[in-house]
Amino acid sequence: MKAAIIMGSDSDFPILKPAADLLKEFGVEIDATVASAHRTPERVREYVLNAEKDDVKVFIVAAGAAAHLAGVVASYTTLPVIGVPINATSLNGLDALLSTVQMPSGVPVATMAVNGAKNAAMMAIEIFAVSDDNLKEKLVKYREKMKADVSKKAERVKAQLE
Ligand code: RP5
Repeated sequence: MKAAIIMGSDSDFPILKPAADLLKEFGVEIDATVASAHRTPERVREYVLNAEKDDVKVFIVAAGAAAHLAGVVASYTTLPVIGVPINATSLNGLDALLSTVQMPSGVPVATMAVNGAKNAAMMAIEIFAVSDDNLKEKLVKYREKMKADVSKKAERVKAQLE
């Protein structure tokens, strides 16, 4: 079981790197590539069709500007597609957000926040965890750690006001 990460350009990579790291931390196998819906549509098609044969179960797809990449990937597969709109232009990601989220009925892209790559990884992990108890246990522990971290933050804030 693999998660495939597709980005429109290598300039998107710094945003995607933490997502790749998080997937690895959870022990999820990944494959990553660069392919553009507009510059290399054939490469996108080929990658998606081969990925399905290569044990990919979820796609994380990131692009900026007129971000049609996630939608195009979704058009070639019935596997879940998680979209990450990237802030890459003077419109601060709003262009990519709308291009990614406004899919026609019947071909969904589960769209994250602008630059929300880490949540894309979390969503992929949650999808895998539906049929993987070990992963589910790791997710529960991750949430518990987040909870403990919030308590520590609250204590730190309180201490600064004393
Ligand atoms: C999009 O255009 C890419 O996903 C990237 O966010 C943006 C800029 O790409 P480059 O010009 O840096 O290759 O297609």
